Amino acid sequence: ASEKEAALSAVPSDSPTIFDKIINKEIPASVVYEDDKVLAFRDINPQAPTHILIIPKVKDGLTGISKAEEKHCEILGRLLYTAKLVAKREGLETGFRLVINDGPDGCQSVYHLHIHLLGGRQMNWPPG
Ligand code: DGP
Repeated sequence: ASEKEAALSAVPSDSPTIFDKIINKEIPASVVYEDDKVLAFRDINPQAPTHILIIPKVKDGLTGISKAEEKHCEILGRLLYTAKLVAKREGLETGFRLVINDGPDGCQSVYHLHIHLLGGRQMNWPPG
């Protein structure tokens, strides 16, 4: 299925997702950064030469950015800062893009908050 089809058939919920299996090392992923709170790994369906997902290890209700509460401000900041660290590590010196898809209209398919880091090619605007 295309990413859009996957997103439109995804059921928004707070149940565990495939990302929990990646966090718990139950399924393999190409991890590029890990600390006690954040994990970053390569997207299985890359949309750019560099396409990395940055996620919180503990979901804490953050199925998506639309569910953010004030208590999440620290982890949200850490995710963004990690995106910058990983972009630097990937050598994306001429730029990159961060994306958060939310809900069906935003083409979200995995209900565990994640930031897409895309780089290594010229991006276009507006996005599709
Ligand atoms: P979104 O559409 O924003 O919810 O993005 C979810 C992304 O997750 C999508 O780009 C594909 C990626 N993805 C889904 N399943 C897996 C997986 O098992 N492993 C990896 N590495 N990425 C996955």
